[in-house]
Amino acid sequence: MTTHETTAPADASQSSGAAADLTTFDGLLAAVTDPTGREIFDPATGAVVGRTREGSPADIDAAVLAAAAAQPAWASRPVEERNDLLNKAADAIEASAEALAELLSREQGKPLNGPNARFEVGACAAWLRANAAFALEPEVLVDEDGTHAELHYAPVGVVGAVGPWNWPMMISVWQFAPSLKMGNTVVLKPSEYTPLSVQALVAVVNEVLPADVLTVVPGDGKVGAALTDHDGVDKVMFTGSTATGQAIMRAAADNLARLTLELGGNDAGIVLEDADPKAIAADLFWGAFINTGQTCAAMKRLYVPDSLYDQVCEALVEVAGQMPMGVGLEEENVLGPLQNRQQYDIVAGLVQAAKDGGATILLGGDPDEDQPGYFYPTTLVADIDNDNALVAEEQFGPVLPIVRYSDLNQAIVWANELEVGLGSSVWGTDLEECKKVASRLEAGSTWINKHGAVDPRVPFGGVKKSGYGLEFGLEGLKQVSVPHVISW
Ligand code: TXE
Repeated sequence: MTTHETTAPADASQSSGAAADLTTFDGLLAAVTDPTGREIFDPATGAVVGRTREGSPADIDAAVLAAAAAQPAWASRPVEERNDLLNKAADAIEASAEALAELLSREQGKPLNGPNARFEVGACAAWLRANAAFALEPEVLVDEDGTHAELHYAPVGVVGAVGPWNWPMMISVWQFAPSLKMGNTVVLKPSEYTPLSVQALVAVVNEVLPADVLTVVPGDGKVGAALTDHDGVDKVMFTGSTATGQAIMRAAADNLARLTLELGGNDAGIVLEDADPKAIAADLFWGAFINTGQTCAAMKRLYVPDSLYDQVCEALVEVAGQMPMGVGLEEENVLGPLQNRQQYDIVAGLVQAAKDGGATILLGGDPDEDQPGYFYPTTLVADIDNDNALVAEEQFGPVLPIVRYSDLNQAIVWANELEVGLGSSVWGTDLEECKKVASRLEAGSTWINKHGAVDPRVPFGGVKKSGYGLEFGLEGLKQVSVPHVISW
């Protein structure tokens, strides 16, 4: 692995005075760097990326009050004006796309290429445009015998959004684009691991938005709790771990804040007997290894019938062996490091549990501890029991356990028996048979012959301990609104 040069923190003169050029990497970094703030390190190299401002509960208080003051004027604009500003925000993101992708790559670790940093920045613009294009009309509920009732959707008020470190920019847009469209104002609290990326995105979007409509307060979990507990927050959108989601739900009881909780998952994929292993191998691979496995709705365990087991394993090893992993700014790489030490240790520990259980390591499983950065090699694990920790727990890294089954009903029981239910997938050539199996899976989404393929028009959310509330599409707009029934 090669290393790249350290990016020195921008000096104070760059972060004050004339507005920075946010279309350049240096300008963008200067705009979000606090010269006295906390250092952020590149997870691929250990180099300093920049320094982040650290917010406090008092900053949350000020941001929520300002957002509440700005909300009525924002909501009273015609929706066409808000749509127009969402499209202009997408234009601004596109103008700064390379700078945003470079900062995201350095801070999060994900490569520029593959379904990674450039892809994520592109998705931010796409989600804004899609939300601008949706039309959520009032629904006529009753219109007969002199009775009329309509269901309208009004803004909730102030949305407090707390985000994770895996897709920091894209998930922030998933939270704020529908919220802004519906006339809410938004305060974001990004993950403490990726604060610069989200502050940079907000700086770019705020080139076109009015003041206080969208603000970001970086900080740790305590700052997050100050936001989600705040009396002035009417709706909380959270993406992160199940344990934190549960804490947020308890805190929300006091002011009955509405909740959308997108929590962890442990998505199963089931290959059916009529699947073509070579034809599906690349999609299986990316379904599991997108963003180096650090994706909520990535495939985290794969069930394969006896009759295809060896062929699927071989096809996956062949595809996986061709995917370069390394420093994100090197154009050839499509897989990167784990984002942080905590996640690296979880992944390494779970692979060790698989080895201890007698599983076969088909590929990887042998990290180079002397290498800089949190790189864990692409790892495929076969001959593993369904109750092994690597299967039963969310590994959230570049590892896929492949479990053999001889009875489809057993595979479906295994897929459904965990406490979480975010995504799942079925792989085969007979579409009707795939749909039958899909209907038996307990998950918010089941994809056929693909996995994790989110679309701004298609609702997405979890069941069981993966949370509740839908994002995307018209259903997503309804969840950042309050229903208002008007009858006459
Ligand atoms: O999550 P946390 P972490 C999973 C993944 C990972 C695990 C832990 O398995 O190993 O979660 O990741 C803020 N009130 N996912 O530690 O702690 C925190 O500051 C309000 C799945 O990053 O839940 C951060 O901004 N906010 C997931 C955010 O919550 C609080 C993506 C998430 O942190 C808070 C990432 C509190 N009491 C990890 N405590 C997915 N669904 O995609 C913390 N925070």
